[in-house]
Amino acid sequence: MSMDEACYAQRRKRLLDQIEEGVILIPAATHCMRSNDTEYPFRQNSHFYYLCGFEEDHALLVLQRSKKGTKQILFVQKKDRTKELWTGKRLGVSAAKKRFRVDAVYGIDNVDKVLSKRLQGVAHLYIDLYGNEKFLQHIHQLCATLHADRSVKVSPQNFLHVNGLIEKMRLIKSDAEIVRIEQALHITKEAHEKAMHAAQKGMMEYELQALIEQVFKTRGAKSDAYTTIVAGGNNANTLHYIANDSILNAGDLVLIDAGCEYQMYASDITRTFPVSGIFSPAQRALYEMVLQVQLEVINAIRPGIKRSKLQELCEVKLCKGMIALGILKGSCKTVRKKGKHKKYFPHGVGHWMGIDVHDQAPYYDDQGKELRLESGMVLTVEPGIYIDKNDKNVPKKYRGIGIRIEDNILVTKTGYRNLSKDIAKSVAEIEALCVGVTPTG
Ligand SMILES: [Mn+2]
Repeated sequence: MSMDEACYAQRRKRLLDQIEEGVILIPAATHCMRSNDTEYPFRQNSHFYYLCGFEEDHALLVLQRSKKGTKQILFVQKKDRTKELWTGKRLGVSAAKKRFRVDAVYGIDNVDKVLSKRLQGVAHLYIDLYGNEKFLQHIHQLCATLHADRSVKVSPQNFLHVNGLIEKMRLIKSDAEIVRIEQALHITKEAHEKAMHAAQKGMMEYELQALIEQVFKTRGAKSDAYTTIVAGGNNANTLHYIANDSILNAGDLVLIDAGCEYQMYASDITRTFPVSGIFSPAQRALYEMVLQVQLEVINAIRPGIKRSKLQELCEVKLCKGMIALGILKGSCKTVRKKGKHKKYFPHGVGHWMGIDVHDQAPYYDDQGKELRLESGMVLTVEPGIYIDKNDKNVPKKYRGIGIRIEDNILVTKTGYRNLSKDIAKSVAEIEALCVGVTPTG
């Protein structure tokens, strides 16, 4: 199954099936200014993309359910030769009518006129209440005008947050979505392994970043899925280090957290490897410990298990590992009770991933009950250990080491599939890839 028009139409129908009556509004993303009159690269709104696969800006999807049935309307930019000369080709209204399986397509410049009519008689409006403030305000204004009009008997008074309905759908990936994630991972694998191979002392972190992003772009990924982290030595202890402007020192590890976005689907991979190509005994001991924990957590993944169970398993195993290595003292039970391990592992075991690198679905249902993993969900598993260079409570040999190992896991009917299992991860695989010395002559 591919992601064709029938697939998007099916998603819209499934969304409409979740509401009894009302209008759903899903706008395309808007441009963000970078400086004066130049913009950041445009990235489509994830929900909008999920529901129609359309990549243009200035568009709006309107889905309605009433007693009379359902109606799907798409607003797009009209063809405009002058504007297209500056900003690129547009699909236009008539081509959009042919492409999208909706009931009607209008030019976005008619949106207020059409919506003002369409929203008469509609009490419930489903909209993103917490994002795109400008759009929300605009719709508020439009509804206020309808409300003030005494000839309009019913107008929207009940604003409901629509995102949860779509997030729930997005949580379970189709086979076609998994293929996209695998394609993203295929590129991401090449990027990570190229960086491993190229890294050597004296290089700057941003040089590895450039190599990684060069692979992304030359392999057809338009963008990274998030800002690449290349953190040499102690920099790895800053969880979201993105300065990437330090020199790589011999004997240090380098942590790279990077993943491309391929056709709107993310990948999210972290690998940690030695700049000089060979782990020191202390680095290796820590690395093997984190890797063992990661493998055990991944192995626990199956339908029915809760994310909090994976978090607990991860923390217990890391605690035991840290005690065994002399990083923490006392029993695992007391360490966990006092939360002492959180100093060295302060983040979560992983997160949902899909069109967004952090897919937005909550970990709880509407009643506040924690979700259980289901076949089709994709999550990351990313245990780590972060020991600051000035931490006097830890044996000296471990100070200044930060390690994270992250893979992307699909929950299957019987267990899991590690979608990123081919990316070098064991000490032997990494050391085989890393050259680590400056070639001479
Ligand atoms: Mn992640």
